[in-house]
Amino acid sequence: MEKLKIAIQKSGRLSEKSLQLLNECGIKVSNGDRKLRTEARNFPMEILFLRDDDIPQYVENGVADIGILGENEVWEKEKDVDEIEKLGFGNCRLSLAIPKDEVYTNLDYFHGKRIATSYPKILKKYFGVKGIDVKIEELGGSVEIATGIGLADGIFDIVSTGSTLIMNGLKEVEAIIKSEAVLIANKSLNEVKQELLERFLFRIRAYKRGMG
Ligand code: PRT
Ligand code: ZN
Repeated sequence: MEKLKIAIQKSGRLSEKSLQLLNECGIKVSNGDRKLRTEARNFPMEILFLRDDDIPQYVENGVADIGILGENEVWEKEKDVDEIEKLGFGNCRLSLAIPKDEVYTNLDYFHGKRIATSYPKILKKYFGVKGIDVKIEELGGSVEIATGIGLADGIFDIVSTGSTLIMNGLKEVEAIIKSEAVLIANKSLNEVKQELLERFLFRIRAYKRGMG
């Protein structure tokens, strides 16, 4: 029988919540030793555990049919996938921050500045639309230390409580965009998979109504 293949984060901030969502939808997943893949016991679904960065690509090329990840990653990767449903967890924002003692006026402050980020595409698009010239320094992680070590004048990163910024002597000056976990899907699912996705979505929506 055909199965719906879902990609979720292997280990990270969205892993537990993604498994919990499946569970709340009545889909039983044993994730004992977190293998690369496992099968649900009572729903035709196969679960692939991946790095969130790789999920858009796997869903685009059909290795996975659907996936759960932060919208921020979906936007940054610019893959050709459908965004199906917001899931109500993993909420955060993407913000610009600068050293706390700097005087901030408005967005023009950033003209000619170096900004460190793991989200270069989103940032480039944003400043492009605003017509402000910035130099983007792409980093894989630990973006919040970039100003302290003299690599950049400011950072563009994920913020949730804001305590990471404070700990690194930074202040949030612009909250650019909000993000949360979403369900994405491959654009050319066959009829059987489409129908399985509908069943899954129906359960997700029922669960979300229950939460609200
Ligand atoms: O290994 P893998 O590549 O799969 O994981 P990852 O390290 O890339 O991602 P992970 O697990 O850190 O985050 C997964 C997703 O969770 C992100 O893509 C966001 O959509 C979402 N999310 C929600 C967050 C946060 N909140 C968050 N606070 N992702 C990261 N953070 C980090 C942020 O980068 C910063 O370092 O937490 C710090 C800020 O938190 P506060 O509370 O101090 O402001
Ligand atoms: Zn990642």
